[in-house]
Amino acid sequence: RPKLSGPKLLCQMKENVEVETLTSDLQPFSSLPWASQLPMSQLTSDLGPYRTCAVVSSAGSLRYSGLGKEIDSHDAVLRFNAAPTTGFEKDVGSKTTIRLINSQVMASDDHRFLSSSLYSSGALVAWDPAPFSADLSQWYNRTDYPIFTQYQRYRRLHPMQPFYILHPRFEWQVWQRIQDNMAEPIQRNPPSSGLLGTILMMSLCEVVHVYEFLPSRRKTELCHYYQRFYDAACTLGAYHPLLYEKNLVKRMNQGSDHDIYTHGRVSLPGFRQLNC
Ligand code: NCC
Repeated sequence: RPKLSGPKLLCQMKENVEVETLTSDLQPFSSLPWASQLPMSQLTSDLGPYRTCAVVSSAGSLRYSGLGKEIDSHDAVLRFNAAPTTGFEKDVGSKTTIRLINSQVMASDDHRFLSSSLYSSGALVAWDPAPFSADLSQWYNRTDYPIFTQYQRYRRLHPMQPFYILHPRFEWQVWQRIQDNMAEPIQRNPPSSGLLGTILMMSLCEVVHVYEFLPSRRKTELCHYYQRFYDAACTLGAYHPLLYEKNLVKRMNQGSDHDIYTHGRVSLPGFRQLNC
């Protein structure tokens, strides 16, 4: 299989992946009593467009990076799961426009999803590792974690905060882009939040800077910048096809290798900027 160049990869991504979210008029949700808690319109029609965006990975290598000011200078900032800003402003900034969370975070007691103020700034976007090629009803009846019960509870407590759920088709479309561009078969688990969030921002922004997804010279076995926990699998992947995701992002990067080395910074064009 021929290895696609960066511009071709970017166009393939733009043409084959669509950021889709669940809306209240979508079956089987539309016939459920809580359907009206779902947004009426798509995330991509409600948010943005933004000029510049930052995607802040949760990697340990952000610690002591001093990137906070640079990150906050973007028009929109996306963060992941339980990654805090309080106490880490110097390294990761303090602005949160969108927080992408997996269903494990919503369900586990440690993260206090329903009560912690960590989740209350910006728009929330949740996703759940849906079975490959399952339809919405199959997924609804066996989600990985109880994403829908937690969603309903959160919406009741915070009815004014924008809160979207990604359509599982999106995660598998992204997965397919990875698989189609790798020589060997990759594990049939959805991409990490990191890549999903990056593609989401490429749909909303003119320019996307991703921080410490491709590790800089600060690369460390520290898993997260906010926790004293060491595991190289956080950076290299285990469940998620993370190393393959990083390979793809490296090939799409329009910035320099020096930017990666010093800032852990990747520059990607928004899909609207591409002439495919
Ligand atoms: O660790 P996590 O991700 O929350 O990190 C967000 C994204 O940042 C990138 N990352 C993170 C750490 C690191 N050293 N290098 C990185 O490149 C990854 O792209 C990652 O996606 C997830 O993808 O949702 C994940 O969530 C955690 C966990 O569920 C949450 O942090 C809540 O505790 C997963 N960990 C476990 O299941 C134990 C992780 O595998 C993926």
